[in-house]
Amino acid sequence: MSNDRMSPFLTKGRSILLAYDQGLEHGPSKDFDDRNVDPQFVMDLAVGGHFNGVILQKGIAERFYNGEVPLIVKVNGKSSLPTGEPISRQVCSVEHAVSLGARGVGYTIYLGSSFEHEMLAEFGRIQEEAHRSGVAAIAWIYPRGSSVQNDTSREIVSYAARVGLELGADAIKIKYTGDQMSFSWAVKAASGVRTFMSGGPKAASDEAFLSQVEGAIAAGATGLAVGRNVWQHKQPLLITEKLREIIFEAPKTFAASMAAPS
Ligand code: FBP
Repeated sequence: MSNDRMSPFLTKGRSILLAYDQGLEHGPSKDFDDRNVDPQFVMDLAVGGHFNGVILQKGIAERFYNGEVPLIVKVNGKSSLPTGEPISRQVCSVEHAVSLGARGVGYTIYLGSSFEHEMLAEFGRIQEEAHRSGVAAIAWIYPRGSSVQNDTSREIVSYAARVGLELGADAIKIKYTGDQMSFSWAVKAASGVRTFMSGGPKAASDEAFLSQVEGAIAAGATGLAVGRNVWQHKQPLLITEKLREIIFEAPKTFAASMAAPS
């Protein structure tokens, strides 16, 4: 694809991104230990693990980003403290993200929240600003709120993927549905929008996590945007190497084209 705004984040059409915005999203005590609470530790992992990109909130980017790995700045965010329907509002302008060196901006939409209209409208403006600045607009699309019963069902994840396409995202980050065939329907619903599997909480075993990533890649995903399953791992570079093998060495698949609705 020519003029692909995601090209800074791709190796032969595939990608592994390192996410480190959980300090805002979850608070330090939930996810961090003495080692990974230090942003420098994660920046070193991004470089040492040859990640295609690192995802940061602006405050961490301002203090720690050194230009060695392509940058995605999350331009909205929320803490885990409020109860009720989720809403995440813009906290960084596209202009500022670009001034920090970002080649992409990230924005979370809680699809199904009673505040979804605010996030849809805000992402709509941000996508246009990002494209005017020549950077990618990447949508985290997480169905969430009292109207969402099961946030990883085939129907809801493919709906999230389709929303990304219709809003003009250059890439989407969605949750894994649990199996290759159902995820391939989400990839197909995205119709060419680069689709990233979201890592999620640290899996019970390496095997469990690796098999999810295998399923997503076999389903036609571009790659993985992962945080906790790497920087909470005892040997983060070892698990990264295993992830890289799956993402970059798996053959191209046509599974997505086979996944018609049942
Ligand atoms: P993980 O791989 O750690 O799940 O990171 C992916 C991510 O989307 C982060 O960018 C974000 O901080 C976090 O998950 C949000 O998690 P939650 O599902 O709790 O909203």
